[in-house]
Amino acid sequence: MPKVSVVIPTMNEEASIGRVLDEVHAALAGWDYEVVIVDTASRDRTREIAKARGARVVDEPRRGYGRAYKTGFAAARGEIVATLDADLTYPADRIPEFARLVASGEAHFVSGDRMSQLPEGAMTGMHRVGNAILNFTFRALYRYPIHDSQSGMWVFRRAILDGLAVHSSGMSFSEELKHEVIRRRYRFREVPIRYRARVGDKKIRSVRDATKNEIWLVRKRFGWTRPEP
Ligand SMILES: Nc1nc2c(ncn2[C@@H]2O[C@H](COP(=O)(O)OP(=O)(O)OP(=O)(O)O)[C@@H](O)[C@H]2O)c(=O)[nH]1
Ligand SMILES: [Mg+2]
Repeated sequence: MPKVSVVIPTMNEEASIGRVLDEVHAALAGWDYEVVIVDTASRDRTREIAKARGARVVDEPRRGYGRAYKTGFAAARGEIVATLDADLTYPADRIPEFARLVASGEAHFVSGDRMSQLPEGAMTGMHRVGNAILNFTFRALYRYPIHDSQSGMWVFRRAILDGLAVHSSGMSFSEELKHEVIRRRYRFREVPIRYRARVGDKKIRSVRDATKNEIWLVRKRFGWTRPEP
């Protein structure tokens, strides 16, 4: 199996990062893999905990979820990249299954779909509504029957990044990345996952970020975006 780089952005996630890394190590035992943590100025023990669990910690002082991934992807050495939040919401035990889909060539990009099997209580009512609106907009503007445009669990072949123009460095990075993959006609697969309630404080500002993501979908549709630093 090709090497897998697990890239995880963090900002003050000491309550969960240790358990996330334990799950990653358990899932990938026997694989050739590395864990890259992209940290933005954590003031808690996130970095120490990550280092103690064998992760490589890359500093990215500039704020932004997408910014962290751009930096993390550039630092990743694996042929396959896997991503997760540091908040224990995504099932790390599904990474091997997704990586096999990519390694076999069945998919170039696998995205975990939280919405098709969403457990009661895993997501607030407000986030459910926000996701529904964003998914509706994505489907309407891009004519693609996506289930979860905002999912942050991806496993993909790193080489496809070279051909993608993902301009956003903020929370819109997630929807834009998926749109770019689909637009360039790479094999995109959504696979249902069981999402869990977050551990620790959220970093998004729900209404503000959802509104920005909605606007970004429209701007992207008409080519009104520029690469963000
Ligand atoms: N390095 C870095 N990481 C970030 C930044 N913003 C968010 N993150 C991390 O990115 C991941 C996603 O952020 P979350 O706060 O979980 O956002 P979310 O999943 O949309 O919201 P929840 O549903 O509340 O979890 C987490 O691991 C955060 O620690 C940032 O500016 N820099
Ligand atoms: Mg999260």
